[in-house]
Amino acid sequence: MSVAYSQQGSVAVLTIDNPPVNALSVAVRQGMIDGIERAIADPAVAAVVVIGKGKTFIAGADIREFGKPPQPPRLSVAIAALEASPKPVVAAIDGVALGGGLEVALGCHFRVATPRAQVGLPEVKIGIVPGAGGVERLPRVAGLEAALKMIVSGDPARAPQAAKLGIVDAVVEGDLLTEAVAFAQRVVAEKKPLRRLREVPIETGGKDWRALLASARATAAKQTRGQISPQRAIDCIENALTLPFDKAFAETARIIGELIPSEQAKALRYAFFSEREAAKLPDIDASVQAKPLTAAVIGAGTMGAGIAMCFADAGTPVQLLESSAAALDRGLARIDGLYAEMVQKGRITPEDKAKRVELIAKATSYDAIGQADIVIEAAFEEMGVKKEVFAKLDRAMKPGAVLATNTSTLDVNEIASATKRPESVIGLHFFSPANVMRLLEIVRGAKTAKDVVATSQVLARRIGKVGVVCGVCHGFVANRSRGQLTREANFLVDEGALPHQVDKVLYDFGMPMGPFAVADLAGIDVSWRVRRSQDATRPKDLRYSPTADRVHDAGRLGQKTAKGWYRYEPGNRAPLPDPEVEAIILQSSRDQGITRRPISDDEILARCLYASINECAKILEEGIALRASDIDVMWLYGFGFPRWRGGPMYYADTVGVAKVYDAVREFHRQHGKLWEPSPLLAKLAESGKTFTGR
Ligand code: T1G
Repeated sequence: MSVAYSQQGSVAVLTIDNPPVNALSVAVRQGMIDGIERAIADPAVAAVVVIGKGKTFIAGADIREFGKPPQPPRLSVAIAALEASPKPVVAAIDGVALGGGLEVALGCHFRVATPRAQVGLPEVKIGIVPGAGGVERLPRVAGLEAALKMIVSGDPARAPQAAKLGIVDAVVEGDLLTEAVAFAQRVVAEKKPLRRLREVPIETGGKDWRALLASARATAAKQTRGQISPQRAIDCIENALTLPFDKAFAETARIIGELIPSEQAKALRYAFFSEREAAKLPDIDASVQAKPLTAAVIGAGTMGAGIAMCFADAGTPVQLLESSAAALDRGLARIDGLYAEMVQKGRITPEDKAKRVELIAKATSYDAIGQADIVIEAAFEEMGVKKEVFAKLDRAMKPGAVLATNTSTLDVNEIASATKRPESVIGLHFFSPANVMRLLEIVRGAKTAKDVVATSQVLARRIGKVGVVCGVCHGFVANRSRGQLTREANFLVDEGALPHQVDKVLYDFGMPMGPFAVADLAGIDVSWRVRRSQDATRPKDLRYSPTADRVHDAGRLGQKTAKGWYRYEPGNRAPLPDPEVEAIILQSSRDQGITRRPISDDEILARCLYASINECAKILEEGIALRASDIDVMWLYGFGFPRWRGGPMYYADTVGVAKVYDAVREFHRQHGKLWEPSPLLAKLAESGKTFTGR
C-alpha cells in the first residue's frame, strides 16, 4: 500500500508509505488521487490530512524514474486534485518535504510542520526545475524574493524559517498527526476559507521584480557557473510573474521536458547517486558497529585548527593538543580570527561564534586526551615526526580508540607500524581549508579494522563531510590523480603557454580555479617541499620541470608574499599576470632547450584532464579506489570539479573512452614515459565499455 487511507473522526488521513523516503512513484501519485476522491465522496469526511509514514514527508519525485517514459498519472494531476478539493486539505510535514514533496504540500490548503521539518525545492541541483507547480506556487505563498532564493539555490528552509515566510501555517510540538487532525477540525469549525495558492497574487514586497530577477541571475551565474538549471528556473519564475498560472505551468513543463534528458541533468543525477554509493562498502554492513565519537586533534597549525573547527561547527566538543602553550594559543587565535571573519560576513552570529569557540578545549599533554574515542593527528608532515606522535598515542590512548592521521602523502601502514595496534590506525585526509572543503578521504591501511572504517564514515557524516574510502598509495586517490594535472600544466608552460592561459582554460571548463592560482593559494613553498622529499627517489629519466623551483627560488611563494605565479595588489586576491614571472618561464624554456610554440586551448584541456584520467584509471585497476564513481565524488568535493560534468571519470565517458585513450597514446608518443597508458583505459577503449556504466 503506497498511500494508506484511514479516518480519525471526521478527518480522512492519507498516509504516504513508500520507503525509504516516500518518493512519488506512480503508485503514490495514483494513491493520492484515489484517496482524495474517496474523501470527497464520503459524507462522513469533513477534512483531509496528508502525512508521510516514517521520518520523511516526501523527498520528491522518484529520481530513478527520470529518463524512463513518464507513466500516468502525472504528479500535477494528483496535486490539482488535492487543491481542487472542496474539503480542506492539510499537509502534515515531518522530516523533509523536498521537490515534488513540497509541491504536494503547496497544493494542500494548509501546512503544519514539526520544528525539525525542512521544506525546499532542490530540483536545480539535479539539473532540472520544479515541475509540479513549485515554481508557480512558492512565490505566491512566500513572496517573490524568498522564493527566488530558495528555488535558485535549491537549499531548504527549516520549519521556523518556513513559518516566518508563510510557507508553513503552524509549527507544532507533540504528535504530528494528532496536531494536524486538530488543525483540520479547527479549519472546519471556524469555516476558514480554503487557500488555493494558484489563486493568490505574487507579492514583490514593493520591489521591482525585474531587478530582483536580474540580481538572482547574476548571483546564480557566479555561484553555479556553467550550470543551466538555475537560469532556467528563473525563466520559469519570470513566466509565473507575467503569465496566467496555467500558461506559466505549461511553459515550465516544456522546459523541464528539455532539461530531464540533458547532459547536465544526467551528470547531476549521476553525482547524486555516486555520493550515496560511496558510503557503501562491500565488506562492511550494518552489523559492523561504529564506536562513540569524542574527539581530539593533535597539532594546532592550519590543518589541525581547521579540523577542530569542523567538530565545533557540528556542535561536537573537541580537544586540541599542542606541545607548547604558545603554539596552542596561536592556533586558538587563528580559529578565533576565522570565526570573527564569519561573523563579519554575516555567516554566523556572535553567539554561534562563542558557542563554537567554547567547544574547543585546550590540551597540552597526551594524558589529557587519553580518554578520547578518536584522535586525529595533524602534526608536521614528516615520517619521523608522525611515528613519534603515534608511539606516544599508543601509550596514552585508551584501548579501542581510533588513531587517525591527516597525512596527505605519507604511508599510513608505516605510521601504523609505530604502534602495537595497527588495526586502530587509519588515514583521515582533510582538504584545505579543512573547515570548508567537504571531502574526507578515509584511507584504509592494510591492517585497519572494519569498525574503525565504519566509525570514520559515521564521523564524516557527523561533521558534515563526504567520506570516501580508499587504499594506501602515495598521495592517495585525490592528490595523486590531481598531481598529473599540475604536472602537465607545468610542462605546458615550459612548452609555450603562460599560467593565465592554462588557468583560464580550466576555469572556463568549470573548475573554481586554475592550477597556477591554486598553487599561489596553497603556497609555492609547500609543493617545493614535497618535490624535495621526492628528489632521492624520482627516476632520473623522467621529465621534470624546474620552473616552479625557479619561481620559488625567486622568493615568490604565492599569495602570502603577494607574488607567485602571479602578482597580487594589496588586499586583493585577484591574480594578475606578471612580466617577471614570464621572464623566469622564458629563461627556463631556453635552459631546457625547448623552442616555445603556440599552444591551443584544446591541447591544454586534453593534456591536463587526460593526464589525470589516465592516472585515475591506474588507481582503479590497482584497487586503491573501489569504484570510478568514488573518484568522481572525491574530485567534486575535494577540488570543486564542476558537478554538472559528473567528475573526471564520468567526463571521460562523455568524451568517449576510446577518444581519451587515443589522445593518451598520442601524448605518450610525443612526451614519453609519464604518459604510459593505463591498461584499464586500453581495455575499456578496446571493448567499447565505459568507466561509470554511462
Ligand atoms: N528518488 C529516488 N531515490 C531517492 C530520492 C529520490 N527523490 N531521495 C533519496 N533517495 C534514496 C537515496 O538514493 C538512498 O537510497 C535513500 O533514498 C536514502 O537517501 C516533480 C521533478 C531525502 C534529504 O532532489 O536530498 O521532485 O542509497 O542516503 O541522508 O518538481 O536523499 O539507500 O539505495 O540521501 O537521510 C527532488 C533528493 C526530486 C531530494 C534524505 N528531490 N534526496 O537524505 O538519506 S525532483 C530531491 C535528498 C522532483 C518535481 C521534481 C536526500 C534526503 P539508497 P539518503 P538522507
